[in-house]
Amino acid sequence: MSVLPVASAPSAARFHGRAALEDWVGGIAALTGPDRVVWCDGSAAEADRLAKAMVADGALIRLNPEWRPNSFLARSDPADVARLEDRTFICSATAADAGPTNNWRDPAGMRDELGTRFAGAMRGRTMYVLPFSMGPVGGAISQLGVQVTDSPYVVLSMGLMTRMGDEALAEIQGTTSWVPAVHSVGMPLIDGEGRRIPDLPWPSNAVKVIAHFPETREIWSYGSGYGGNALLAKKCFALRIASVMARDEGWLAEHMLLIKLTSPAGRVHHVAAAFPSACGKTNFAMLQPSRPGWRVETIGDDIAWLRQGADGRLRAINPEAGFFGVAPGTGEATNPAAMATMWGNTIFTNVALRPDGDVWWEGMTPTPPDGLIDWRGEPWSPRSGRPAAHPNARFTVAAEQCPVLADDWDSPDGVAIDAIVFGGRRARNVPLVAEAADWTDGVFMGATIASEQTAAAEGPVGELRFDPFAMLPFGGYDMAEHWNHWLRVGERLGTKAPRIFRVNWFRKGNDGRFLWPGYGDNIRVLDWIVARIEHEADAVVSPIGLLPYRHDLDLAGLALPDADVRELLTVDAAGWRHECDEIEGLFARFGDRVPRPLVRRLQQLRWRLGSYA
Ligand code: GTP
Ligand code: SPV
Ligand code: MN
Repeated sequence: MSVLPVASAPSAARFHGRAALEDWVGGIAALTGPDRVVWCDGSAAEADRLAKAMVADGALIRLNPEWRPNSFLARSDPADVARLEDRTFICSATAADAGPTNNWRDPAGMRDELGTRFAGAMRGRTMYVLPFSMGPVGGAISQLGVQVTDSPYVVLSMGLMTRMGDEALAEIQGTTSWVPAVHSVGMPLIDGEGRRIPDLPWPSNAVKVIAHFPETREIWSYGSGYGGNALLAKKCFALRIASVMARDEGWLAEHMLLIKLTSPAGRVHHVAAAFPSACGKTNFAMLQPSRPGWRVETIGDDIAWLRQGADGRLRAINPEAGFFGVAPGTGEATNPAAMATMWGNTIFTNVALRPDGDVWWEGMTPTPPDGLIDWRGEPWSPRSGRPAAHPNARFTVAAEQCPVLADDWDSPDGVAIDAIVFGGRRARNVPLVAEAADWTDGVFMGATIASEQTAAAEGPVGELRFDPFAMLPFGGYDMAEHWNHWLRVGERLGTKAPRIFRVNWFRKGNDGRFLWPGYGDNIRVLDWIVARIEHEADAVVSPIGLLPYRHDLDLAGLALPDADVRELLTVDAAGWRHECDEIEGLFARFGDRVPRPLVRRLQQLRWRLGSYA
């Protein structure tokens, strides 16, 4: 069988069962030409062998085991440090299927390009085969995938981030379907004349292509070894491909954290929250409440798959098994649970190295230790005028090490969701918290998330852009269709639908400082959300949603100036009229595919703002 992605063949016929898998692996090996093919079993011994070999080759630095046992530092190529949105492609049958916010490529053209790029791409290297399960193996909401890669760094990372190895492989039999994902760093170790070329610590081709074929559910990634470009189970499968599966099958694949929240009265709620990249999902997922009696326990920090359960409620799983978290800004003061999680068995990428063999990054401690080596391997001091860690430096660690992991985090049927929260980085306009009047209003809130750009993707940091459902870089099909899909899911859930809220931890005063203390104090907002769910708090009706009465917000001990609290809860009518113009511009990009209820909702918003002081 041809191994190149097929644009139109029904996926049903191709990627089912074990024989098809062996065929496919053989085909990829024939195309890419590795020295050997290794099927990974996912064992600790296998990871240990690989890590030792990488340390010997200079591809990983072993950290001082006194401080950080079984942990490693990887330094990437400086040209390979984040997701590359303009090199990420959705190759659906038509450009309209991909929608105006995705880079569309004709599937046949992309197939040709990939055929050329991948031919011989693994010569001189080992090709690893990684069977993995997204979600608990055999779970009702779970899915299987197989990635092949020529990067041992990716093998180690996938071992931490997914349930990878023999258990997942054993599930692939009969007619079980699996998602194929092909990855190469695009740097063969044998040249055109058959001569061996020395390897680099972080091989990566200057040309990068991250391609998705939604119809056949295939992923092909070339040239990058970093994060979402290379750990194909994560954004490529669990969001871009899964969002298409979800559309076709009536569920949701979203860029959301998941938590279990216990109130001082012992009541338990589950919350799913969507924020754009590097906007605080990991912090929220491991939030250490500043108020007594509250408990937040982690289920997931990046991706949620949600599906209506037999009881009619929306149930969610974290399809991942590890965290790939932003290091800078993570410290004892902001996220002690994350710090505890990475006590050992952790891969750090692009952080700084201390002279005693431990790691450091901006925000880990208030002052940098002496004698640091920066993420590029150069001596660094505070006078260097550049950060010691790359702003998108990350830690990779198994979820099981999180001290506040919820007991139901890997429940095969998922957890029932009580509230959905949308957020973003907004210096202006968006209040601390608002509740949607109904599901449609909530979908409007999700569709119109805007956020200041972060270092998680290459691009202008700080610039405000729309990021609908925090899925702009991760949708496998037209965003407007995604909004329609959300409306349909809401109709099916009916009265059992979770309540929807919008939050903003990032509002700034005119002097540029954050108005809200954030982090552990965000529990005060969750407190109000629970009070709303439990019918224990009234709300102020405003044009942009239901706002808290000040007396319902627990602000004890914060010493927030009155003016700040007012600003955090105000609706600036002029600012929102401008926002309406921007939203109209967003909707215009999608033409008549924007759901009518959302268009009407925008009209209502304008009308209500018109008479709002
Ligand atoms: P991805 O992994 O890229 O999807 O992102 P994430 O949303 O998990 O990012 P993460 O939680 O690592 O975001 C970290 C950034 O958010 C850091 O810059 C933090 O300082 C900032 N942050 C998190 N919570 C808060 C908060 O409550 N207030 C403020 N001001 N900043 C916060
Ligand atoms: C994000 O950018 O949202 C991430 C990191 O979670 S990556 O996996 O690299 O996409
Ligand atoms: Mn993310």
